[in-house]
Amino acid sequence: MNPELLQVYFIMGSNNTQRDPLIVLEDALIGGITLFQFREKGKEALTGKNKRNLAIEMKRLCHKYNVPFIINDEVDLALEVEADGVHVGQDDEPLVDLKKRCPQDWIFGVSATNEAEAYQAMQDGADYIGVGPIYGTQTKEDAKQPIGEEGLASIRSIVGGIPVVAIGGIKLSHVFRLRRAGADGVSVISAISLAEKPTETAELFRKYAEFMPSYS
Ligand code: 3NM
Repeated sequence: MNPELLQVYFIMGSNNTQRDPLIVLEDALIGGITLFQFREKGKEALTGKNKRNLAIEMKRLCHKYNVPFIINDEVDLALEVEADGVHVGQDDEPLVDLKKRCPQDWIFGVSATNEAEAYQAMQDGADYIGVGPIYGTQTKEDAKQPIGEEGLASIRSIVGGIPVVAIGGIKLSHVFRLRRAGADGVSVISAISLAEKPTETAELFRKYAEFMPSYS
């Protein structure tokens, strides 16, 4: 995949904002996010038809702005709504298996916290690796211990040129350091979903990302 798609990778579910998630998403799209992931998990997460309808509306919005629409974990939902890819964690269906039942041109992302997981994701054919948590995060209840910028740099040194996106507790002020440590981009939930002005925040993330050439 083009690593520039990872420059500003926004992730959100309906419970990551107090506002209408579709309004927050469109604000972020106007601001210039480069990739979006629908992650409907945790307390008060939508289920069934409500979840599917939100996914369909989010995909429609993403495509209006030419931004790929990825779904977290739920491969069946991703197939049903014809998403552009899936992102899976270490406890989800192995990538080699799920690749057999998904369109070949999808974007496949895998989470990794350490070198071994990242290396395996690369071997399994991931298009990109989500590395984290880099910093402490309030957003994911079962987040592991933060690995820091050193952890990111170490993983980068193992995986060579595969696109890598950093995740976990990331704010605007971290972007340069993370790029220097080997990230092609940053994945954020709260920095944009809880921002007072998501459009302006996303715009700044994009500007900062474009200031430095892509790593991969
Ligand atoms: N995955 P925020 S950390 C969804 O480490 C997610 O794999 C993580 O939210 C991982 O940007 C995380 O608000 C939460 O910290 C990111």
